[in-house]
Amino acid sequence: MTFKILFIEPPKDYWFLMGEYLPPPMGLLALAAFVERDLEDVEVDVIDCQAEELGWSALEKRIYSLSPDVVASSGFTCNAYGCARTAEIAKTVDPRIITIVGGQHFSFTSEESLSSFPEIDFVIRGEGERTLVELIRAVRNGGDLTLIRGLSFRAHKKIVHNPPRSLIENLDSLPYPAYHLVEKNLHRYHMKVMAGKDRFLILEGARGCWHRCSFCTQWRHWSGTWRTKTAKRIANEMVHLKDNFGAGFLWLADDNFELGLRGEELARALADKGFGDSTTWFFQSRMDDIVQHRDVVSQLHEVGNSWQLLGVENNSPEVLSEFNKDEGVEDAAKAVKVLKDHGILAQAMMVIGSRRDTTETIRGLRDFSIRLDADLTIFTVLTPFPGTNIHAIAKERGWIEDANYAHYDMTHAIMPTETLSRTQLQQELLDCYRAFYGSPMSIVRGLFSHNELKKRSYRHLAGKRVLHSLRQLV
Ligand code: B12
Ligand code: SF4
Repeated sequence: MTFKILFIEPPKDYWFLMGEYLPPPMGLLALAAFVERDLEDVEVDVIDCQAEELGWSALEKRIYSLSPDVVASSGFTCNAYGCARTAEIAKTVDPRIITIVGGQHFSFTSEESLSSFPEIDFVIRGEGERTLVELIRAVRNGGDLTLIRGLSFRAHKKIVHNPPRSLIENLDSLPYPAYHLVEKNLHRYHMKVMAGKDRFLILEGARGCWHRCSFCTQWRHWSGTWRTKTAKRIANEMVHLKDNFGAGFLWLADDNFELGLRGEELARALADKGFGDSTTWFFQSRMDDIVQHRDVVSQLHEVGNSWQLLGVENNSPEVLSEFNKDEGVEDAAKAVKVLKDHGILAQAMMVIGSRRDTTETIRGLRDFSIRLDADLTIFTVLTPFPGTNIHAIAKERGWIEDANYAHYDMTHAIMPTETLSRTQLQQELLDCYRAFYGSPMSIVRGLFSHNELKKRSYRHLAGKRVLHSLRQLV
């Protein structure tokens, strides 16, 4: 009999700072493609509750009607309860359904998650593809679970954590994400706030990072290494998403782009394919990289790169060193200028809420942001995601005052600082947005900007809804 694997993107809250958007469930599509390719006699399906507008009871009915053998889902820390609830619903439909979760949050909380959520059968830690395939083979054929690296599970009322799995060496060997499994939803994926009606799809070009920022889960999740697909493969994948799935706006979702290592080659590969006329794309970058490789920035712009997100984080050298950021702010102004000179939307990411933050230091960051004059600035609150160094320190020292993971979205204040309560910090966050987006001058410059992306996103960020949501958090 065919074995049915159902990947579920559970209902989630939207990140209100990003406005209206609907992203495809890229991580699950990567896994689904691998399973389809490497397992025989399996039927693979994906339910995207956001795109299909399914609530919990509708999801239950869908699981019932599809009658899967396995339900697999994924979520960040702020969506962890949604994944657990998905598993719970699957077990309600049929207790024989095998429930599997994975991703950054569950990888770092496997012990805690398996003890708190009896409805979750298996946690797959770290890179998911090969562990998932081995697990499914083992449950079908009665294989020995203790031999599957990267797996955590319950056995004889104990929680067992098998040793970690080594990483896939050649990322080019991965199949293209299984966008064909969400074909009926494709017309719904969008990032209205930036790209209007253009179809918004996501792809990954690399995994991991070799920096070691103390607030970030990424580097540890990928064992401190950085692996990339070749420029040729990334370019082919971008063209594939454009030609076969109608991508108009693409996120190359790597955390660390490494302009110097592959930017030029990627620009050349995309130029050879005439990419960039009808599809634009964006990525996250480091300031030092931009400053050192401004010529590459220009080449990438010519093949459609329209927006870069810069991890500036803070203006204080002490805070940056506490974040182990491994980069100063001296490059910030230069990097913003390089991007703006090319007509690329420069978005600065800032973090408030480090232990030493006071009203004065946050005011200093606000003033710095205004002087820096990036096209957009997103302020977030330092969040102790499980798996980060900050989380380990905060837990040990008792700083974490809010243990509700649903709030770990970088806008809720989870910890106080030495001098500011959580409520005061929340107010400071609101004041950051007011200061950056609220002055008549900045509104006029935003709404009448020559940069179409800036104009659109400014309407959202300077609008009442964002401030209202931030005020509600206070
Ligand atoms: C795209 C993206 C988004 C999209 C979501 C798209 C989607 N539907 O998936 C949007 C824009 C909505 C988003 C929002 C947010 N995001 Co985000 N996002 C990313 C990003 C850049 C790429 C994710 C991705 O597709 N990666 C590629 C896939 C292949 O990797 P993967 O998901 O890790 O999956 C692999 C393994 O982890 C594992 N795995 C994962 N899931 C599962 C499930 C099973 C069953 C199995 C077996 C294995 C498995 O196998 C996969 C293949 O090996 C990541 C950073 C990154 N580069 O990963 C951040 C990241 C996931 N986001 C993060 C955060 C914090 C957020 C926000 C809270 C705030 C913010 N600043 O963006 C909001 C939350 C909004 C919400 N309420 O959901 C953090 C998560 C930290 C954490 N521990 O929670 C990350 C890691 C960024 C970072 N550097 O810190 N994000
Ligand atoms: S924040 Fe960015 S640069 Fe720092 S470790 Fe994470 S992915 Fe790397």
